[in-house]
Amino acid sequence: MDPILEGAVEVRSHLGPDDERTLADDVLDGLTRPLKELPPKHLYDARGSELFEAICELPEYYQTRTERSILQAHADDIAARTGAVELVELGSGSATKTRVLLDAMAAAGTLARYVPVDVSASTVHAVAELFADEYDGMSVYGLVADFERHLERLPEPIGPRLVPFLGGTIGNFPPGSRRRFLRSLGKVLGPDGHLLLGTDLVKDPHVIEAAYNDSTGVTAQFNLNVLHVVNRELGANFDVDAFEHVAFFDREREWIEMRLRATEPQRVRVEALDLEVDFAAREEMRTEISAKFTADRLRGDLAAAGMELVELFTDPDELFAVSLARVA
Ligand code: SAH
Ligand code: AVI
Repeated sequence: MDPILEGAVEVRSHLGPDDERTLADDVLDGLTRPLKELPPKHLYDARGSELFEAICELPEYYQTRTERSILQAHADDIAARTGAVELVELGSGSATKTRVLLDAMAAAGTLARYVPVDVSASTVHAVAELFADEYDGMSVYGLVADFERHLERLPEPIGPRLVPFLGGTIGNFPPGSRRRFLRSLGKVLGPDGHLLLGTDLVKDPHVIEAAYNDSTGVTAQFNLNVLHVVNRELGANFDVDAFEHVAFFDREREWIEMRLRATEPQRVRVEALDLEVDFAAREEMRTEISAKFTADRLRGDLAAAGMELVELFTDPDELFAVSLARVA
């Protein structure tokens, strides 16, 4: 099917047996380090994606509603300034906020194509079907892919492109790889494209910590879900009940760390790797960092990646920022 045929919907998957390999490599690498670690992308199987959606509705998780309000205030301006005809959304998830942008582009009469990109197959399929139904005449080309490895598999631009990378997901990269990743986006944007980057801002640590330690325990379930993923995909025998959720704001690095703490000493076997790993009592394994930004850090990261900030949009309380940027 021609991916730019009006109203067409197509989803391609670039994740296959190789990607179990990525999980296997990440688990081998991460569980044999002095501070054990698993990369956050493995949190998002179908259940992990549902749990993340539930997080977005939590009163403590101010990020989603604040980012949505910023988009609502500025979407028309963004559509007019970029002249974008297509949205290529990285880590699209359930794409609830994306509607605000698609509506603005539809109203401007430019909307031609939506390209959601996510490792979570269930969300890409759901969003592709839903949006193809909702937006008359817009084609959808979904990609089940790893944005760290598969950017060259994106389709060629069909005109000025807007690349939303929302939700603060850029904060899940450590600083060095964050800048490398932003640089790699330059090629995706092309000469007349724009990046729309959502970032959480540095603020009172208590507010940030509450967002990752919600009172209903949904974030804890989300964090623990990675153990279910490793058990299922790699035949491991993590006792999920013997780990607890930990999240704290590292004031020096200005990022949240999510960890899983072993409540008792234990040995875990990972069948697919023929690996046995010991956890001491109270030993912690890092499962996510989530960096918080200042305007200066944003400008610095973008400049180091060969990009320039066109406009930084924020909310009245300066909780969250949405940056419009382009290749310098
Ligand atoms: N953009 C949405 C979802 C944010 S959650 C929002 O703002 O609410 C982060 C999303 O990025 C998840 O859907 C997850 O599956 C996806 N993701 C994480 N790492 C990824 C990777 N390496 N490649 C592609 N998608 C990834
Ligand atoms: C997607 N990502 C930016 C979320 C965040 O806030 O770092 C994931 C998340 N982790 C715990 N709660 C939400």
